[in-house]
Formats: sequence, C-alpha cells, structure tokens
Amino acid sequence: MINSLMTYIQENRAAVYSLFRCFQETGKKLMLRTELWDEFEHYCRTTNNDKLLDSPLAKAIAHTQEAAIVAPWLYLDVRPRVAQWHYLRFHFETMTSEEVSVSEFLGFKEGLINTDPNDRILEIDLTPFERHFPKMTQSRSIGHGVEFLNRRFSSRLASDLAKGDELILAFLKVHGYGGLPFMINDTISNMAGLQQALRTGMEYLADQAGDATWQDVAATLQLMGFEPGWGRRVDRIIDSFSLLADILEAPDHGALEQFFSRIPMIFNVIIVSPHGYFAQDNVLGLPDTGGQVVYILDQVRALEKEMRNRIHEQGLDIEPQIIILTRLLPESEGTTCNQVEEKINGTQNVKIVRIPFRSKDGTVLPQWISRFEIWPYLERFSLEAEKEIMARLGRRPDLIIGNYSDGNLVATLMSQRLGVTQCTIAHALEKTKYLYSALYWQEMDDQYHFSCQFTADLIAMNTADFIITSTYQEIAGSDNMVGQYESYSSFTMPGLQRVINGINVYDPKFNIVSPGADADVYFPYSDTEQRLSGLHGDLQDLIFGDGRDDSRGILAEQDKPFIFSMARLDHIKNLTGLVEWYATNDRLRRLTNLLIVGGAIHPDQSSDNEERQQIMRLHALYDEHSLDGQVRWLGTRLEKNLTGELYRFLADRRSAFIQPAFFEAFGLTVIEAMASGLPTFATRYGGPLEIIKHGVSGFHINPNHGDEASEQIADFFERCQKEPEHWYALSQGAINRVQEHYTWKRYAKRLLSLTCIYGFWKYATNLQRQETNRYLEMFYHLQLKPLAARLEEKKLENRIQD
Ligand code: UDP
Ligand code: LCN
Repeated sequence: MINSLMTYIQENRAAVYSLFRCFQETGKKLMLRTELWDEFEHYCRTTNNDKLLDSPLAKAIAHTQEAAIVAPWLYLDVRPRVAQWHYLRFHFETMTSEEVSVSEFLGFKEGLINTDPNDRILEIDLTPFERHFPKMTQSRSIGHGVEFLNRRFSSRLASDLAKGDELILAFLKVHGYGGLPFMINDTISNMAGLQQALRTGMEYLADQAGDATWQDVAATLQLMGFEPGWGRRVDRIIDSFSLLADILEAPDHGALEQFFSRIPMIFNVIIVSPHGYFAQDNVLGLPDTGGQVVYILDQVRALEKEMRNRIHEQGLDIEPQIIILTRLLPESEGTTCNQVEEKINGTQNVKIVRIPFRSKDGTVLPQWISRFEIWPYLERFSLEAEKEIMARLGRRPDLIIGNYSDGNLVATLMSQRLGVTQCTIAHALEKTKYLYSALYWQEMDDQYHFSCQFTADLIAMNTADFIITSTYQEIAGSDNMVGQYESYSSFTMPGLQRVINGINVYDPKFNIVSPGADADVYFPYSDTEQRLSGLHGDLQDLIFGDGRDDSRGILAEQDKPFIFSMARLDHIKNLTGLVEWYATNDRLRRLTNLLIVGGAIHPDQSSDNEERQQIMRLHALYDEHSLDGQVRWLGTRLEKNLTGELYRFLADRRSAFIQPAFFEAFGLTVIEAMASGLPTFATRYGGPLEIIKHGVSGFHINPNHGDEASEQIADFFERCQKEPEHWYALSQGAINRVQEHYTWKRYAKRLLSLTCIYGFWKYATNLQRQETNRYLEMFYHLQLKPLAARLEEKKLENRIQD
C-alpha cells in the first residue's frame, strides 16, 4: 500500500495538496481516523471528485489513525493492517512527501505540545533486545504464541539434538519438591543414556499390569535413572516415556506440548491483585471492584482443580497451594478486607492473603485509595508480601500471576527477585480508554497519574514470561482499531519519554485464553431444575418493591419486558448514557421498562469522585425526563447467586441486556447475561466485538451514537412482539456462544500448559533475558520510582494543606 501511495502522491501533487489544505483548514492540529475520513468524504463530495474515493490515497486515509498538522508539515501514521505502521509527511510548500521514522513522527507530535524541540527526550526502544528471540510474522498467529514456540522448539531441538545438545536433559533434572527429585536422577548423564533408559524402561513396563502403580515399579525404574513424576499408573508412565522417546527421535510440536505439560512443576501459585476491595462477598460494585475480582475467584477454583488433577495423574501426593495477594484495608467498609487471611469457599487450599499499604515512615494506610494513586506503595507492598509468601510456603512459588497494572508491577518485582515464571493479565489497559492519554498526560496526571501507570505497564509487559489476554483485539485490535497492547508499541509522553518500540505484538509471549462465566451461577433460564426459585420473592421486591432506600423509581407497568444493565458506576461504563437513550426514545419507553444496577443512590455513600458525579447525573436525568414510573435503579450490591437468578428472572420476561460502555476491555457481564439466555446488545468498542457474533448471538451497538443504538433496541423489541421466535433465536445463540467458547475448565487447562512451556522457554533463554531485565530494572529505578515518589510527596502536601 505504501509504495503505491507514495507514487500516487508524487503523480497527483496538486490534488493531494488541495485535500491536505482542506485538512489544515479545519484548524485542528490533530485529527483522528473518523474525523479524517469524514473530512475526506466531504471534500470529495464538494469537489465532485469521485475518482479520489477510489484511489490509493482513499485507502491510506481510511487506514490512517492520526494526522498531525502544523504548517508547513502534515504527518500521517498509516496502519494498513493489524500492527503494521508507516509514518509519512507532506510538505505544503514543496508539495513533496516522504516516509519518516517513528521517532521523527513522535517528535513532531511532541512539538504540538510546545515542548522545546532542542530538548533531548528519553527514548525507550526494546528492539535491540529482540535479536535473540523469534517473532511471528503473520497477523493471524498473534495471540497463539505457544503454538508458535512449540513449532520453533521442535525444529530447534531437531538440529540441537543432532549436535548433541543436552538442554532437555538438563531441564528434566531441575524438577523436584521438598528435596525429592522428579523425572530423572544422576544415573542418566547424557542423551544417549536417556534414550537407552527410556527403551529399557518401556521394555520393563510392557510386562507390568497397566493399572499397577508407580510404587509397584519404582524400585526398578529408579535404578534405571527415573524418579517420580511420570505417571500414577503404569499405562500413564509408558505413555510419558514414549512421548519423550518420540520427541528425542523426531521432535514434533504436538508431542512436545503434551510432554512438557506433564512435567510436574506447578505446585504453588501466587496471584497478585492489590487495588480495590478484594473479598468473596459484598464487594462487587464498590469502586475499582468488578470483573477482576470475579475473574480471579473463578480462576483459582478452576486452577486448583486442574492442578490437583495433574499432580495426581503424574503420581505425586502434593497438595497445591494458591495465594491471592491483595491489599489489607483497615477501614474495610463492612467487607472482610481488614482480615489478613480468608479461605476461598469451595477450594481445598486457596487463600486470600492481605498485606497493607504503608507510607514511607512505615505507617499503615487505613482507607481505600483509587487504583490511579497506588504507585508509591507497591514496592514496599511487594517486599512485605515476599517475606510473607516465603514464610507461608517455605519455598519459592512456581508461578506469579499479576493482574492489572499494579498487580503486574508487583508480579515483576517479586518474580525478578525470586527468579520465578511471571504471567501478566491486564484486564483493562487504561491507555486506549482515554483519548490522548499519553500525548496530553501532563493535563491528566493530577487525576490519573498515567506517567506512572504507562511506565509500569511497559516494564511489566516486557519482564513477563507470558501474557494472557481475553481476546485477540486486546492485543492487536482489528482492521480499524488499534489493539490495547499495540498502543504501547510506540507513543510519546512529551517531556517524559518517547517510546519507539515498547512491545511487539508479534512476540510469542502473547496468548489468548478467554475467561468463562461460572456455570454453577450463570446458566440458562430454561434450566428449571437448577433455578433458585427461592430467591424470586427477593427479586420481586428488588425490582418492583416500594419503600426501599437503596433504589429509585417504582415501575408503573410491571408486565413489560426489561432492558437491563449492571456495572460499576464509572463514567466509561456509560450507564448514564443508557438512561438518556431510553429517556429520549419514545418507542423504547413504550415497549420496555429499564432496570439498572450500579453504584449507590445517595452520593454521600460513595468515596469515589467519579462515582458521585455519575450518581448525581442519574438523579438529574430522572428529574429532567420524569423517569420514576419507568426506570428502576438499584444502588446496592447483590450477592452473586442473586445476580445469577436476576438475569434469568429477566429472561423469563423476554428482556434484553445492554452493555453501553464507551469501551469495555472484555465484559464479564456480557457473557453472564448471554449464558443466562438474555439477548445482549453490547458496545462495539473492546471485547464484546469479539464475544458476540452480530445478529446471531447478540448485537453490537455504538455507544457514541445513542440514538442509533436505542433505535436498534426498539426495533428488536418491536420485532419480538410480532415474531416471538426472534427472541428465542437470539437467546439460544447467546447460550451456545458462551458454552462453546467461554468456560473456566478450558481456561485452567490452557493456563497450566502455558506455564510449563514458558517455564522451559525461560530456562532455555535465561542468559539472553538478563540483558532485557537489566535494562528494565534501570528504567524502573530511574524513571518509575522517582515518579511514584513525587506522587507520594504531592499527596502528602495536599493532605497537609487540607
Ligand atoms: N457486578 C456486580 N454488581 C455490580 C456491578 C458488577 O455483581 O453492581 C459484577 C458482574 O456480575 C460482573 C462483574 O461484577 O461479574 C463486572 O465485570 P465486568 O467485566 O463486566 O466489568 P468490570 O467491572 O470488570 O469493568
Ligand atoms: C476489567 C474490565 O474492565 C473488564 O472489561 C473485564 O471483563 C474484567 O476486568 C475481567 O477481566
């Protein structure tokens, strides 16, 4: 595309010039993709230039994410396809154009913010560290890193084995637990010895009963050089031996994955999630407390089950442990967040362990603070946590999983010190949620402290051994939209840092592993036997009841279907937008009632500024549009089973779920509603674009065009009135989609396999990694720590002034 574009510009200088002049005349220094396209179409229409609409220039404009314009220059960043960028500039006087480097493009953007062009800025570029590591090349491979690595390993092994490389042998010898070795012992000293031992081992086992146990054959196998870990029963041990023998003979990626996934190496897992309120009950809907908590609680249950299964199958009798590391909150607002330890219900050995945030002088911070303000406390938190974990486990953990920017940074700090495999899960990277959050960081820093957050993100995503994402778009977006991780590949924060290559989405560390909806809680409305009908009285009262001080609105016509939404009351969730769409659409008001669950009814019940503003906005909308007879708002926290039954109660009434967020990284409510059989309309910005197949398992809506979205919803209900089967088709489509794609069982299996394979990869590339890690360590100490320290000082000054 770029070559044909450059030729086109060269050959059509006058036409290109007058189009670009038209962009310039808008007076905007920065124009985004949709603005550029609208302006372009307008230009073609007013100049009767239809030919231009079909030119390489049109293609380029359609794929330009941003234009930066200050005479005599116009710069464009063109993204012809996922994760591919070109930067070019056009000179208005000479009417010439050329491709420029990313650094030059970012430097030009910095000029828009009036930074001194002669100032040298810190450039972050991880390209030199990539030289040792294989990268994928096809955009469809993005997010399937482990498959790629397995293929690479198998071909590398094939040649290395021929050269007598003993990597596998060395790796098999590092495993053990509590002083007991697993897999092989020193009787086997080289590859030929290993192959021989496998052959004699298999011959010996062929004469044993398939259901004989490891103990029955241990004495003989140990003399040959084998230790526990190959299987509980003889048939499993034979299977493991033959998998390895096949690999040593002719490495194959499928066998490699299967074999590595069997090596017992995961017994203790730490899951880090410091911010918000982390507890099992009574927290969802509190500030900074939503899907991440639900995700982790479901994740640990599935993970423990799978770990126990695997350990058992491999013949070991070790009880795995999972610790969720979070913040201890002395002022816990009626939750259990002030307790040091909380056992997770329905598990054998999973606990929440809470560590407080401490100020510089060691005093404990008593109250909740926003996730945007936690940066100064994380290093102290990680050191205290490390001591606590080591004391509890008596050994290093085998895997540390970070969650969100703060948890990921703590995971980095702990994994680096302990030398443990690190996995990161972003849940939601804030960078793409806020327009120009990097370029105009200085204007937002007082409130959001993105200087700390984006720096921490860069460090954590680069130290991580592997990264799990819920969707493809989270990594690399779509043809039209930049991915959340992709947005870290290059960006500038004027006056602070210019990132030339912050992350490469073709890195095989990325893996899509989607979460699920807890099938015991979120199941189809038609599954009458499982239904919690005992809760219907409570639901009746919640939705229609009078005299509750945690609700507003009494519904006048109770027989109508509902449109329903539930979310934390953040601006980005756009619940206020949904209420406004409803309020201003007569058809919707005629056809449905609206139910929203979120936040609190009284602003003084909230400690969060943004939430208070949303609460007041909701009340204003009620008053302005006389909504009390048609909109029910529950400002209360619902227990999980009640939420599950609520979705189904509404499905009984042939209702629909709406997720109207301006951006939603994944959207657990979307899969919960779908699993319950509620037809779902969800934002097209973020995860729901991938979760829902439009028209089959739900609908996409554009939160920026509320009038269109509300018409879409009204059309749906009108059609369902005439053709009730339409509702059933969408309901079934939603149920099928979740059952086929979003289950925790699949998640746990995949996560554990990834840990084993990346564990081997980490072992194999240890030396090369040290270079990157040293660079990132310096970045942490010289950039992030001072930023966080300044934030702490500022907070202290503000407190003194107050
Ligand atoms: N939730 C809830 N009550 C509320 C708001 C949310 O129980 O008032 C639950 C909801 O069922 C879902 C989670 O919190 O499981 C929200 O997750 P989602 O991924 O939709 O959004 P997040 O809050 O993580 O941005
Ligand atoms: C955070 C979010 O914002 C949601 O979109 C996700 O569903 C949730 O975390 C769980 O990953």
